[in-house]
Parts: sequence; structure tokens; C-alpha cells
Amino acid sequence: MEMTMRWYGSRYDTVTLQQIRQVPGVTGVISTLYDTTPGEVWTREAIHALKEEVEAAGLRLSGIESVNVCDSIKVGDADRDKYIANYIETLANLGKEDIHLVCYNFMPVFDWTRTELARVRADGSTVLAYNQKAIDAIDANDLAASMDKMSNGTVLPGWEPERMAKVQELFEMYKDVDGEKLFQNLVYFLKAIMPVCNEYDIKMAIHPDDPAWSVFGLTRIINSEKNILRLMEAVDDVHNGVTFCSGSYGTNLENDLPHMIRVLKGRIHFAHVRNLHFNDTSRENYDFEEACHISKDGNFDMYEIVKALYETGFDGPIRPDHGRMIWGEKAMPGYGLYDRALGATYIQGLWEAIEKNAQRG
Ligand code: DNO
Repeated sequence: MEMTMRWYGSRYDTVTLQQIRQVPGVTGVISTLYDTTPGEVWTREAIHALKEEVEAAGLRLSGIESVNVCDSIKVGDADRDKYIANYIETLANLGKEDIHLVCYNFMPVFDWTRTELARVRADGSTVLAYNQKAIDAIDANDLAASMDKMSNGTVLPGWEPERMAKVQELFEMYKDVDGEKLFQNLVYFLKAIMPVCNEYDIKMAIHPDDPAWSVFGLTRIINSEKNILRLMEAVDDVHNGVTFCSGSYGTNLENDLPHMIRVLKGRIHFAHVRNLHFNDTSRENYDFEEACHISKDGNFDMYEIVKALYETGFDGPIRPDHGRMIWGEKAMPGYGLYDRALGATYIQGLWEAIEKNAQRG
């Protein structure tokens, strides 16, 4: 595995490449061209400039999170082939720049969803949290506005204001898209891009739905072992792979995370590792908050998760995921430096112990 951190680019991130370079063991960043809109072609020059900037800081551009898939492709409307052609051109340009990992998602309208971006925990740290009652009480239109207000003036990934301005239009686009249709549109997209992925050895890594169930009546399909395996079989090519995000799959307690990692052996190209603390798991009062990475702060056995990755020969980039906001840091919710740095060293500690144990028999 390669330890990485997500970085939003010098124009948007409060964390610098130099700071990331100083986190023990981190050798790469996962980034994106943040000022592009879904559907447009990424030029080779822009990709090259990003890569050069990262390399000048002594790091590697280990992958892209995300090249977003535009809504036309997701709903399968008349324009989709045009946008798929653009996506293919972007992938070719990434391949020419020697980039071989692309994370993306296929969630309708909203990317990840939370109801609080700064819930205060007992130790005074703040975290992202989800409360079902709060979701049930709000109109989807208001959620976009309140996320914007909660974001400390930072641009939240997946909640870009330009997209959220047309949220009603987006809901309209998805009104006839059920789970099966969305799945078929995803398969259509993947089949169309596999040739360019094969040509440049680009591993596509789909990010799961977060949370792992439908919100605001919008269907969600990448949320369980059964569904992700169905996708792997429908396009049975190693370049059709998975971002294993423990915090997203883990929102559904029926998902056995270490087991899922084992059955997805060879198809996990990227791992997001984080922990959740559940306060209530009944359907109506469902409530969780994001914990720090260590096992005892949350509900997941992080040792078993990392062990499953190790034992299945996972060799892609791994990154600590959302961190708590601690030590007075002001940053994009979930993406401060300090707690993610603690997460990165913790995961590496687990990995080293597991690896040495295995090597010494
Ligand atoms: C949130 C992230 C997601 C993820 C996308 C991938 O923090 O995990 O926004 O990057 O879903 O396309």
C-alpha cells in the first residue's frame, strides 16, 4: 500500500503540500482539478501542471478523486454519449500523464450527505454527523443551503454551489430513474470507457454511496456486498474496480467490512479508512458521528479492516479519511491536517505490525 492524503489544490485547501510531506510515511496525494465542471474535458496541460506542482513538493500524484460523472450519464439522457466521449478524452489525457487511478461515484444529485458538519464531541473536537430525524425534517433544497452555511466558507467536495443552485432541476432529471435504471446506466458508462482504461491501464474505483441508503427518495445502488459484486461481474475487467471506503459502507451495519474486502480481492484499487461512532441504530432515530481513526473510539474493528486489506494483497493508495477538527484548526470540514495525520500514522502502525507478524510466521 501507499499512504496518501487528499489534497484539494493550492487555491482551495488550507493544508499545504509541504505540511503533507511532513506527515510520517505519506508519499503521495490524491487530488483533482477542482475548478472543472462534470462533463468537461480535462486538458493535458492542466493535468500536467497539477502533477508538476505535487512533484515539486516531493510527493507523487497517486490518483484522482474525483473525475465526476455528469448527471446526463447517470440518468442516461440523450446527451450521454457526448459526455462519455469527453470522459474518455479526460481519461486518455490522464493516462498520457502517467496517472492510473480514478475515483468517482454514481450517486444521484448529492454526493455524501451529513446533517451536521461540526458536532461537538465530549473532548471538544468537532466532527461530521448524520441524524435521520434531521434529514426527515428538511427539504432537500434547504439542505444544500445549510451545508453551504456550515462549511466555514470552504467549498465542500460534491456540494459545489453551482450544482446546488439547480437542485430542483436535478431532482426533476432523476424522477424516473430507479435503482435498476441507474445500475444499467452505470454499466453502459463502464463498458464504454473500458477500452481507454485498458489502453492506459487506468483503474476506475467507484466510491460507495454515503450513507448507504436512499436519501430524499433518490435511489442509491453502491451500498452493499451484493450490489458491488453485481457491478464487478457485470463489467468483469480489473479496470472496473472499487474505492473501499469503510466509513461509507460501514454506515450500514449489515455490511461486514473485513469480509467485503476479502470477497473484493483484486478489485479494490483505493482505500479510504475511517471509523464511525453510532449513537442510535434504530431506523427512525439513526444517528452516527465520525470518530477518530482508532478502533476504540468507534464501532469498527480497524485492525480487522487493515488486516483484510493486507491479506488480500492490497497494493494501491490508501488514505485516512475524514478527520475530526482538533487543536483549534480551521479547515474544510473533515479535511483538516492534524487528525488525518494522526489517522495516517495509526493506519501505518497497524500495517507494520500486521506485516511483521505475517513475515515472522
Ligand atoms: C467525501 C468523499 C466523497 C468522494 C466522492 C468520490 O468526503 O469521500 O466526496 O470523494 O464521492 O467521487
